[in-house]
Amino acid sequence: MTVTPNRTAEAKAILHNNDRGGYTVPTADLYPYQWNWDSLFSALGWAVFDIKRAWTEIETLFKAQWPSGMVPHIVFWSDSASYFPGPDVWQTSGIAPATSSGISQPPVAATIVRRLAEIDRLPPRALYEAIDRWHRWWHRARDPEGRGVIAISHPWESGRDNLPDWDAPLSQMEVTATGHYRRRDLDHVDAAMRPHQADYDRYLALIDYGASNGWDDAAVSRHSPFWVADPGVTAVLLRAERDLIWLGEALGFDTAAIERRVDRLESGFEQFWHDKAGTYCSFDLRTGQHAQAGTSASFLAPYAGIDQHTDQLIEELGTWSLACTYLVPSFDPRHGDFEALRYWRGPVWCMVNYMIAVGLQELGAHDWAERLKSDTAALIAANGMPESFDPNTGGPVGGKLFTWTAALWLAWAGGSASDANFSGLTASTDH
Ligand code: 9WN
Repeated sequence: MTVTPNRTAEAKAILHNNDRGGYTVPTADLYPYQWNWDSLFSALGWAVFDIKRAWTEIETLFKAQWPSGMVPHIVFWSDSASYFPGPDVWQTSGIAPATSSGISQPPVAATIVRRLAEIDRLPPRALYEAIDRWHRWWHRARDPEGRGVIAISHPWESGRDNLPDWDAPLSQMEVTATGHYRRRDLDHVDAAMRPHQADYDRYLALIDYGASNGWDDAAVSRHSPFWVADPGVTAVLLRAERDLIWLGEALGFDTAAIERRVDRLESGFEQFWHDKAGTYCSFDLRTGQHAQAGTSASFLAPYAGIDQHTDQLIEELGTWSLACTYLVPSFDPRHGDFEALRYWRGPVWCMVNYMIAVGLQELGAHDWAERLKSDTAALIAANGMPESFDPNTGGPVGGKLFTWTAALWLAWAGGSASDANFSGLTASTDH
C-alpha cells in the first residue's frame, strides 16, 4: 500500500526544524543564517499556523538594518563553519548593527507585511518606517541617477545568482587575486546544480571590492565592476512601493513621496523591454547592453502592476510551456544557455512562481495563474520541499527540506479552502 505523504504536516515540520529562535534559516548546513527574502517568504508560511511567529521573523530581520536603510541579504546571528563566505570576508563590522553581508536582496517586505496586515493587524509604525527607509535606500543607492530602474551591485543582490544575464557583465571583470578559498556549498549539493568556479571567483572579487571601499554606496554606484539594471528587483520594489502606500494610508502616514517613487519606477520600467528578445531583459548600466533572452523575472511585470506588454508576455509564457514540462523555469528553456539543473539557469523556484501568479491573476490571466499554482502543487506533491525543481523531469534540485518551498506550500500551492484567505490569489487587489 502506498502512503500519501502529508505535505502540510511536513511543511510545518520544516519551518519548525529550520527555526533558530526568532528567525528561520533557508535550510540547515547549506544556508545556516538568516537570509533576507527567504525569511520574509517564511513569514507567509508561519502566518498560516502561528501569526505571532510570522511577525517575529520580520522584526528580527529589521534589527539588522544598516543606518543607511539597507537591509542586508544575510544576517550572521550565530557562527557556522558550513557556509562560505562568512563575516570575516564581508568585513562589515563597524558599519552594520549586527554581523551581516554588505549587499541587499529583492525587497519583498512591504508586500508580505501587507498580506499579514490583511489577515491579522497593521504593523507597528516603526516597522512601516523601517521599510520606507529601506525603499529609499534602494532609490538613493541603486538608482542614484533617478532613471527609474534599480541596479544590482552583485549577482547575489538579485537573489538569482548565476542567471545567464550576469555572464556578459561578469566577463568584463578583471579577476586578479581572490586568494585561496574553499567553497562550502559543494559539501552539501552536487556541483552540477551550483554556479561554476569562475562565477564564484567573481562573486568573491565583488565582495572584496565592496569591503575595500567600506561598503560606501557612492563608490559602489560609480565604480563597481558589476552594475546591472535588474527587472526582478525593480518589479519587486515597484510592487512593494504600492503595498507600502496601502500600509501608509492605513496607518495615517503621508504617502506623497512614495507616489513619486512609484511614478518614476513605472515610467522607468519600459527601459527593460528588449524588442529583439520580445520580453523584459536586464541591461548592463555601464555598457547599455541588454541580456539576450527572457528569464522568470520578465514575467514579474504584471506583479509590479505594469501592463504595457501583457499579451506578448502571455504569448511568451505559452511558448515556454511547450518547451518544458513545469512552469516557470528561471531562464528561457529554448535558449542555448538553459541548464535544467544549474541553479538559476533553468530550475523552477516556488516563490517566483507565486509572485508571477499573483500578478497574472490581478491582470485577469486566471488560467495561467492557476497553471502556475497547479504546477507548483504537483512538483511539491511529487517531490517534497527542495530548494527548486527541474522544469523537465520535476525532480528536486539543490538543498533539501527548504523553508520557502514549505512556506509557499502552506500559504499558497497546497492551500485548502480554509487557507484561501492566505492565498495571494484571493486577497484584495485594489492597486
Ligand atoms: C547567496 C538562500 C539563498 C537565496 C538566493 C539563492 C542562494 C546564496 C548562495 O541562496 O544564494 O545569497 O550562497 O547561493 O540564490 O536567492 O536567498 O536560500
